[in-house]
Amino acid sequence: MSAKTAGGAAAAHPPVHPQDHLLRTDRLPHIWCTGCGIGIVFGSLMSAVMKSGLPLNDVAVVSGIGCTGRMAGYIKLDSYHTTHGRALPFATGLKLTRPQGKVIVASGDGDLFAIGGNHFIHAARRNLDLTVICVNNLNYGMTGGQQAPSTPFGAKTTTSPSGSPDQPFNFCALAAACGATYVARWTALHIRLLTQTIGEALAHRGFSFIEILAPCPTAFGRRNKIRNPLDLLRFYYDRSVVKNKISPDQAVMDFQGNLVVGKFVDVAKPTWLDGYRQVNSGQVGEWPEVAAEVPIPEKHLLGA
Ligand SMILES: Cc1ncc(C[n+]2csc(CCOP(=O)(O)OP(=O)(O)O)c2C)c(N)n1
Ligand code: SF4
Ligand SMILES: [Mg+2]
Repeated sequence: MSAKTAGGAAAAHPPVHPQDHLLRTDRLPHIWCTGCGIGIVFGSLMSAVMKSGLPLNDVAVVSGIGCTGRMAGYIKLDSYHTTHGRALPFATGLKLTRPQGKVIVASGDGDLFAIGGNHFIHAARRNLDLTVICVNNLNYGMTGGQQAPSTPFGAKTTTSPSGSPDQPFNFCALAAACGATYVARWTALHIRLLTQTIGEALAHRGFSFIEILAPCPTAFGRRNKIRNPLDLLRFYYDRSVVKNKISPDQAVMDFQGNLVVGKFVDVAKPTWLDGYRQVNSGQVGEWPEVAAEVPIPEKHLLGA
């Protein structure tokens, strides 16, 4: 069907969006609700990939299961929509098989930090050369809004109808403590900074982690008295305070007060592949020689 111009005449070609070549348009319409923040993050990711100048054949996107995980299904790159919580082990295998490629993991707070939490801490500890983009919508959106490790204290979810009694993780502090070498947090309204940050993370050698606070009006907002999607977006944005370079454990998210955002960590350290190459080239030196019989100090003996 031919598109019409504003004046009503048929145009020769339908208008093409500049990001269309990165979209699997045959999968549209997408599943995301009106006002959901995931689409904004998705657009930002596509912009950053386009601006990065990376050869598109060398870029892969891996996700787990969840509303956020659908990004891998919509992006027209090598993309893998894996099982729940297993995006990082899958991405690890992909990276080690094709070290020259850029591997991006895009997934939700539940996928990366609940069922996938153990994989996250070890991927960060190894400083694997991966870029991890986490859409934090404070709950399990896809399955109807259960409490997640990100759910703020007192927030209502289907599994905490009176309010969550748990203290949530600070994902940025966790990532940095485990060994991530690039760590940042923005809200879905900090679009330019987010796109710039994703670009930096793609250029970074090592484990880069970006958390994006994004609204889930359907499952989270309406249970917490912010039904209007724009109000929820505005709530996050208005409360955010940019504090670049502070220690991530000081980057607190206080939903009654301020939400600290910014770029917190950007350091250079050997990646897992650097270490692998080092041990396999015999450059690590020998272990110190140990005497055949080392007496155990008395204080370490049971019953001492
Ligand atoms: C092994 C397994 N357990 C549970 C589920 C059900 N499940 C699907 S998505 C999801 C949570 C998704 O939450 P999150 O990662 O925060 O993504 P969101 O939908 O909020 O973007 C769960 C529990 C599943 N698909 N597989
Ligand atoms: S349920 Fe929430 S996270 Fe999922 S698409 Fe709807 S608004 Fe977005
Ligand atoms: Mg979620």
